[in-house]
Formats: sequence, structure tokens, C-alpha cells
Amino acid sequence: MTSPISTEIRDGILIITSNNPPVNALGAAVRVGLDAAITELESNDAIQAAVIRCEGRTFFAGADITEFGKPPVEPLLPQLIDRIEASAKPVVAAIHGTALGGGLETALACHWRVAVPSAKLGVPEVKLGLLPGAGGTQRLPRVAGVELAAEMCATGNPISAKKAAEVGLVDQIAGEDRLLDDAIAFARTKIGTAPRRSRDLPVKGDPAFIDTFAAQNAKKFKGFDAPAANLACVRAAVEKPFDDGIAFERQEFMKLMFGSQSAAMRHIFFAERQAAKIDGIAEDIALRPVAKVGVIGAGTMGGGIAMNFLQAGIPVTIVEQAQDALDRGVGVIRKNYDASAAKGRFKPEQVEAMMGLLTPSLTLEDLADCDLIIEAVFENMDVKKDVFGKLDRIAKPGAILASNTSYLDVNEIATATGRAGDVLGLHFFSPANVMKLLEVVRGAETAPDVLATAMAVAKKIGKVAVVAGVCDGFIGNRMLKPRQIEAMKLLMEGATPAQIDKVHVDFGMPMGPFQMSDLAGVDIGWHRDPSRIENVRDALCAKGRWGQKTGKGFYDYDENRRPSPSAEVQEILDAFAAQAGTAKREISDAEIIERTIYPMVNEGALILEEGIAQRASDIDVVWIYGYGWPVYRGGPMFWADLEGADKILAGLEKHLAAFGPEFRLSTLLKDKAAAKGRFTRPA
Ligand code: 3H9
Repeated sequence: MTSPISTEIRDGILIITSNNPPVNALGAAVRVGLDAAITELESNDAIQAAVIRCEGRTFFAGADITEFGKPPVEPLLPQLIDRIEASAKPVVAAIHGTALGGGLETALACHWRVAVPSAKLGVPEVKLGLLPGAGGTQRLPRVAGVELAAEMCATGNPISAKKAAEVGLVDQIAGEDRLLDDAIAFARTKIGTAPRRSRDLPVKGDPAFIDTFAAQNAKKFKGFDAPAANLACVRAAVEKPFDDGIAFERQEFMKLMFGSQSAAMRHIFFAERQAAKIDGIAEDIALRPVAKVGVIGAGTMGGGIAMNFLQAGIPVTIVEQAQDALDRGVGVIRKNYDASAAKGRFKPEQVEAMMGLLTPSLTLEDLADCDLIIEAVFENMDVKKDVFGKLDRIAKPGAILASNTSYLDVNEIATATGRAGDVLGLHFFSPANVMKLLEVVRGAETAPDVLATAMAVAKKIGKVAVVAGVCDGFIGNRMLKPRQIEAMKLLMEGATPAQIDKVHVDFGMPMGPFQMSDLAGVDIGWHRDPSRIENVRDALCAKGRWGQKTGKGFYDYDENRRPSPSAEVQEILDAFAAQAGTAKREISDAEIIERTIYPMVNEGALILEEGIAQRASDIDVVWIYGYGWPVYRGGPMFWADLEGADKILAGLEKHLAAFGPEFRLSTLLKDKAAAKGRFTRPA
């Protein structure tokens, strides 16, 4: 096998080049090659200095994540990095693309760094539940200062080459197209000088910043192990000699590496990329062009959907039925953009450019030249079919016709047209311009190129897209349903909304089932007849308890929307429980998990069994990006694997009577439990 590392001597300078697509990850072959190159540097007297560079789109983007959890192969990255740093001859890193994680650590081991203006430098390990474990936490504070190092390590966010140059992390900005030449010229100026080793530099900056920064970000870091470990290592850089700091870093890295959080976060890293792949469709299938988009409905959803395309530079025609609704919708889009501009996210001229791409209209006929038309009208089958019938007459041949339905049967909607192959669902999540998830619903007749085009468009507008089959609620909302039903039953049996919500928030969800109902609106889907009271929801709605928007729902809210338990709600719950003859009892937190989260796993298993999701990891992506499932728990199916299918099955079987006759145990779950098998691949 040829090595991904090649060397060339140019006038006394050893040029060490890595060519390991796609991102020059520092896998075993790269490390072996670099190690040999350093031997060449040291042993050849004709060589006076070296430049380390990469071919392709980026400098080393980090350690090879696919090697984690497998038996280590020498030289280990920390060993290699020490060797580079120890070189008696000057070594210069030539950085383009993204120098990330182990890549930046390699650059920090080089004695000097040259980068193109477009380069980005960062240590994103924390996003994988890790820390820069090849000396990054000890060298970065010495080179860039404690404050910036703490921030970069704990957030994982990269910095620009310009910023890196300001703080001394980059020594020279090269011409965008002349990186190698500039790096060689720079290396030449260092011939004969003693190498500047990061490990020998004093730590710069104020260590008190670390505690302040941790306190400021306490909410963001809640539940995650890695940010605190990163900060502890940066603190060690201040307090300990270099070698002791490195030993501490190693110990903390190993703890994280073999913990469940990093496994979960690495699972999601690959799951997100895997979700973009459609089983059975060639990756190079010809896509339909999407240069112009139509959106029907200028309400919250339609407006949010339109914003995605405007931000990606794609013109949008937005259609409403009445002028005032259209004006309101366009007004909201502008208001949102102006608010973002005020926060510095856009320049005022960018806002004008985006608004300039928007064409408001009162007639569907104006969608005739659109390549993709997304309907976001009232969630009712007859209304949707009427719209699709009209679109069938108006849209140009080959246009993709999409419904933003969150529950309805996309196959039935498609029957309103004579071109079911062009129809699919694009289920955006609210607020549609913010939420990353897009469920792409594949109808029975949806053409492969239509599906592939939708996935490509999703990527273009910055969404994480997951393919779902047709069923009630697709992947996400279908799994939400058993959770909500069981949470409601538990209220009858003696739990309180606050207790159930707390269990979910402690689990890591952004909010519990009742906080979610109050935020979304308890009245969603309510029949709107206050005299017809058949269940708790009807009773709440009849009393105007529609959620946060009316100041009361499952909770009472003060003027700052702070919730408190409601005596009125408790009375309603007690009355319904008495009527049904349900005895109240103590409900444990463990039972809340078994009754509300285990049924979600069961539903996920049914979804897999029925082929609604392509793979278990897709379900995890839906829940991470659409519902705020804590990423350190890896999504419901990865979490199920940690918990054990047998434990989940046993937990569910305990409560079969409570679940009632409509509950269906998944055969797949039973099979996994019997075989002690997993839904997802081990990370
Ligand atoms: C680390 O360095 C630990 C050390 O501190 C300590 C060690 C002791 N390894 O994202 P893309 C694959 S931890 C293996 O679609 P983009 C990726 O799966 C590492 N594979 O491209 C995908 O494969 P496929 C710290 C990797 O242009 C393909 O490359 N570094 C790795 O949108 C293309 O990826 C990080 O966390 C990897 N490190 O974005 C950086 N990285 O085609 C992680 C990518 O089969 N990577 N792949 O689906 C990234 O953030 C982005 O990939 C990057 C490019 C910004 C580089």
C-alpha cells in the first residue's frame, strides 16, 4: 500500500505532504508516514528545515475518529507530536482549510505556523465529548493565552486565521494561492535559529477567566462532561509543569474516551452524515435543478420555510389568499431579518438582498415557473388535496411538489395530482428558519431523483435531512405520541406535570411533555366546543387554559412566563381520576422513564420494523435535531442500546396493563432483547 505521506527536498527544505482524502484525518498510515518523514528530516544533513502541508481540501482535520475504540496503533498521535516538536531543525506548518483537533495539535508541535486567510483553526473535540488529547490543552494556552484556549477547548468553536495571527497562533498569513511557496520562504528565514517549542513557552493570560467562563456558560454546558474536563486541563496548564499537565490531560482524555457521552456524540457525528445517504439510490443520480422555489402560505411555517431559501440565495414566490395575511407574513420575515441584523448576524445590505429575492403573490398561477413548490397551508386533508389539485394544473412539468404536513398521508395527497412521482413531504420543524431537522417524506410513488434532489436542497439550506416513510406522524411525531399519551395517564395515577417534566429535563431534554404542550398550545387540534368535555385536554381548553399564550395551561404563568403549579389543573385531574375510578399513588421517577421513554424506544423499533426509517441512527438524528434529545445520550435508539433492549422490554412488560390494548410491542425489540443485540453500531 502506498503511504499517504510523501516527501520532497527543495533546496534544503523537506516538504512533507499528506494526501489522505477526504479530510486528511491522522489515521495510522498518516502517523507512520509522518514519523518516517521526521526520521528523514533528522538523519539527512542536506535538509535544513521542514514544511508540513496537506493536499486536498484541508490541513489535517483531526485524529481519525473511526479508529477510536479500536486497539491503538503506534506511533500514537501524542508520541508523533512530541517527536515533531523535539526536532532540532525548524518545522513549519502550512495550513489551509481547517486545522482541527489533532490537526491543530500537530500544527502546535511545529515550531512556526503559516496559514492562508481562509483557514480556520480549532479544537472541536468537545463536540465529540472529548478534549484535545495530544497536548492541545497544554500547548494552546502557552501559544494563544489561557482565555482563548479555555474558550476554544470548552466550546469547540474554531477561529479565523486572522484572529489566530492576532494572538500568535499563526505567525504569518500567506497568499491564498501561494501557501507552499510562502511557507518555504518562511522556513528559510528560520534556518539556523533554535526551534521555538510551544512546550517551553510560559502560559499567558489570566487563569481567573476559567471560572468566570465556566459560570457564564453553566446553562450551555449542563449535563455535558467534556467542557469541565477541557477547562480542568487548561487550568492544569497554568498550575502544573508541562509534563505533569500532559499526564493530567491524558488521564482526563481516557476517562472521556471510554465514557458513554463521547460514544454517544461520536455516534451522532457519523449518524448525521449517514442520514444524508439514501439506501437504494446511486449517489451520483442526476438531480433536478432547483433555482426558484414557491411557498404556499405566509403564516409562521410558510414564512419560516421561505427564509431558508432566501438565506441560501434562492428566489422565493410566497402565495397567500388575502392581502392582509400576505402583508403580515412578509412583514414578519422582514422583522426577523432586521432583528438578526441588529444582533450582527447579517449586514443591512444582506437583509435587503434577501428581501429582494422574495416575491409576494395572491395567486397560485405565479408558481408556474417554480422548480420546487412547498405547501404550508392548514393541516387538513381536503384543503391539502385541493391545493395539490390546483398545483397539478399550474406547475411546470418536472417541478417538485412538496407538502409540509406533519401527520397526513403523503400518498393520499399525491392522488390529487396526475404526477405522484413528483410529490413528497418536506416536514420542517418550527421555527422553520432555525430548527436544523427536515423530515423528507418518501411517498410510495416518489421518484428517486425527486427524493435525491430534496436531500441535496436540504443540505444547501443548511438542514440535517432524514428520509422517512409515510405513516401517521412520520418518525418524530409518531414517537412523541406514546410519550404524551402515557404522560397524561400518569397524571391520572398521581404524578404531577411538574414531576414528569422534571424527570425529562433531568434526563437532558430541553423541556418536559407538559412544558412542551403549554409552549406549542394545548388547544392544537382541539374541537373548539367548550361544552364538549371528553378528556382533560377538553376541560383545560374550555377554561381558556390554552398554554403560555393565554397565561395558563398545565401550569399558571406570571407576566414573565414563569410557570407555577395550578390548583385548577389539579382539581380537573382529580375529578377525571375519580370519575374513571383511578386510585392515586406515589409514582417513582423510574416509572416515569419506563412509562414515557421506553414506549418511545418501542415505537422507534416499530418504525424500523415497518421500514419507515432507513436505519436506527436516522431516528436518533431526528430526535437530536428536531426535539432536543440530549446529544450526550446519542438519541433514543443509541440510548436504548446503552440501557439494553432486554431491560427496556422487561420495563415495558411491567406496564402492559397500563398501556392498554392499543399498545403493540415491537417484534424487533423482542428479538434484540432475546439476542442481547443492538439497534445501532457500537461507537
Ligand atoms: C481528535 O483529533 C482527538 C485528538 O485531540 C487526540 C487524539 C489522541 N476522522 O463533515 P464532512 C469524514 S478528535 C474520520 O461531510 P465537510 C466524515 O465522516 C477529531 N473521518 O465534510 C465524512 O465521511 P463520509 C477532531 C472523518 O467538508 C467525510 O470525512 N476533529 C473525520 O462538511 C467528509 O466529512 C474533528 O472533530 C475524522 N476526524 O466538513 C473534525 N472528519 O463521506 C471533524 C471527517 O463517509 N470533522 N470525516 O460521510 C469535521 O468537522 C468536518 O468533517 C470538516 C469537513 C469540517 C473537517
